[in-house]
Amino acid sequence: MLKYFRNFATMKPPVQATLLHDVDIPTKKATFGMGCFWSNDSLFGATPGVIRTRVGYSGGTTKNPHYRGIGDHTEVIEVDYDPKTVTYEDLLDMFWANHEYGLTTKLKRQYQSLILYHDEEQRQLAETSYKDMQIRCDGQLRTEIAPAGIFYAAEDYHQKYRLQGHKDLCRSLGLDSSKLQSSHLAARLNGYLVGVGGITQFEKEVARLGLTEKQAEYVRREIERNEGGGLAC
Ligand code: MHO
Repeated sequence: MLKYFRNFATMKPPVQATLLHDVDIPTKKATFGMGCFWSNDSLFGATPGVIRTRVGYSGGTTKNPHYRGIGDHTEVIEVDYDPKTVTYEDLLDMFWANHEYGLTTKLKRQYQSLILYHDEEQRQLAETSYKDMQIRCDGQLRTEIAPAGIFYAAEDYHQKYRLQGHKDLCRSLGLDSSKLQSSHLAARLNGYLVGVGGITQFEKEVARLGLTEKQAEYVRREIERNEGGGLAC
């Protein structure tokens, strides 16, 4: 008993690494409509080079859209990415490969396949990839390409939707509403928890993300449960 007590008394407090909520490097924006925005948020959030994500409504004309009154807008994902690590072409490849309801199906405006470009370079890359894809889809592609306009952030409960299902973890991360759209760590975990990115990638960056061993273990268990599974809404 005494032995334990002594050890305890001399034990150093565990080193608590800083949770990597803020990453302050130059980024570019990309905006895509690919169906329900929950799964796109997870998909891009766990992609290396993606720094922050947020979901919202854009591409339309009606003022102040919201989930129950989306007007003529589309559910979109907005990504802040580090162009030194991931290119716009990489993101376009992901865009084409991950539509929730397909590329050629007629859908309501809410789920329109949509690329909203932010500069001339993005416009050109989007149009080139569109032409290739249009050939592959026998001219049936329904994707639209337009300049990015006003982005209306979706309600808090839609941001990092998958992560928010893990209430205790969110609490332990100090994830309040101010961080839902800005936290790098939240973007990452929102993907990892549903199996995006996978265990090998997670292990490579777990120290960088600053998770405690307990938090990391929790995430590992969820990755193991979900890796390789679909991303259906
Ligand atoms: N399939 C989902 C879509 C939600 S998404 C935010 C649902 O049944 O509500 O549009």
